[in-house]
Amino acid sequence: MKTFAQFLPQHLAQHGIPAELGSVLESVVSACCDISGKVRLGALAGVLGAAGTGNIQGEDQKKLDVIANDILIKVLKNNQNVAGLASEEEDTFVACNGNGRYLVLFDPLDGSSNIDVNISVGTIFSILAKSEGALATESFLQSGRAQAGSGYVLYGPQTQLVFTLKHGVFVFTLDENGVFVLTQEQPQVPVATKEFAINMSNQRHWLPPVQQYVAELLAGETGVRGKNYNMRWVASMVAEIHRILMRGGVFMYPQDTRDLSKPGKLRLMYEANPMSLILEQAGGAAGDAAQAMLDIQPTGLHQRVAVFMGSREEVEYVERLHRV
Ligand code: AHM
Ligand code: MG
Repeated sequence: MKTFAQFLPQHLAQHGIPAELGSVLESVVSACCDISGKVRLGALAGVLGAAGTGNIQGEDQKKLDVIANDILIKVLKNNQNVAGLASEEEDTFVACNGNGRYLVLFDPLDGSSNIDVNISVGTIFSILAKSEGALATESFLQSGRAQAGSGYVLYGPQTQLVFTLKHGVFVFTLDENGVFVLTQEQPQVPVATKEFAINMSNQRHWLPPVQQYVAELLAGETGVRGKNYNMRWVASMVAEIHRILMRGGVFMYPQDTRDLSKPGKLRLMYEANPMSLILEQAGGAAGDAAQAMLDIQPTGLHQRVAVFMGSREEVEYVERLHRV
């Protein structure tokens, strides 16, 4: 059994990945170990409930949102290779170290609505190389394709780390001593699936292509798809994407008619791009129904995007429905 500490230097050497990038990943992972400790204790550590504050997107913050954010910022600021960071919970980017070559973007605790009811939550992260010149918001506005790596830590029945440095996807499980141990190499998302994930309560607001797509799935073997589908909705993207990585499926958070100025609920830089890189590296697909997620040129740090990701056959099918 290989630990993360044993695996990482070998992986870097095998693929000629810079040691500085490995060290940034190590920092993220060590922060997530701390966050896992807080999540596990819940009420015993007094970390449940609302923080009484809001983030820039007008969302109420939970205590654990703030704690996880603070832990990541503290650890990353201490790493000389990190030039700056951007968080779903921060108004603007945070400058870190002048000589750093990397930028880290993260959603410190995704799935906040699940924290107080003991359902899986997770940390999502994306690592970018910093271009030359002064650090500015524009430094972060790189397409998902440009990511140097990405991943997530799922705080579920097991705490699991899943990451890619663009040479495949690796899955680690936190053991009883707080050490991440490699438990799966290169999982592949099945091309076809019979499982979908969408918040059905928004159905009446969906645009016609999504209405049609989900109606076809619900029709099962009596409809044009000719097979029965199952549905899951955890309301934690990390849990959802992990399930899809393990056994296939399609995850959707589409734009809807309530506010057409908002392309969707989820954020391109902190949620959609890092998860899309993981899924693409594992043979899956991801897009906003118009183009591949990783090809979108970002225009803002907190930009939202419509999300369709998972098993290739379904993502391509729903994209086709948007084209006709
Ligand atoms: P958050 O970053 O505020 O936690 O929101 C993102 C979460 C995702 O994890 C999940 O897929 C989605 O929001 C759930 O939305 P809904 O509450 O509409 O079911
Ligand atoms: Mg989130």
